[in-house]
Amino acid sequence: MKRVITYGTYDLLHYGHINLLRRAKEYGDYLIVALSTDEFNWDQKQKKCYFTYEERKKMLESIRYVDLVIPEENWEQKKTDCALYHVDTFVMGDDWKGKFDFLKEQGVEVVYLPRTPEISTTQIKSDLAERK
Ligand code: C2G
Repeated sequence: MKRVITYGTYDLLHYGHINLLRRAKEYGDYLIVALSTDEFNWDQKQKKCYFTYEERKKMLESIRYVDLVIPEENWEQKKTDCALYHVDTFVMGDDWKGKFDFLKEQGVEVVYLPRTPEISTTQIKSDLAERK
């Protein structure tokens, strides 16, 4: 069984997220999503999520490509996650290109996929704000 992992906030779930998850799953048989906790988002990414971690987790678990959702609590856990879950392939959108190549040193294939253009959670929020 080939195991794939990816990380993210996945707030206001949209088709760009789904495109990423669909393509990530194509690299294996089992896809783990390490979902940024509310604390990690706020402390480390200055992101205030619209949906809580539990709500975002439920939504991700309902996606056919996703097999397991675990919490992302810090930047450092990727190495131990990949070892703990026997991960073969690490996948991220290419806005992160090069940032996680260190995982190759522990035998993990690292893949950066093109982002889906024209859609982002930030864009959704600003579009909705303009409509008021
Ligand atoms: N994404 C995409 N296309 C978009 C928007 C997002 O392919 N239009 C991808 C991102 O590249 C990422 C995933 O969807 O791989 C989740 O995006 P975010 O929730 O914005 O994740 P991010 O805040 O980048 O967190 O440790 C890594 C971080 O947790 C990544």
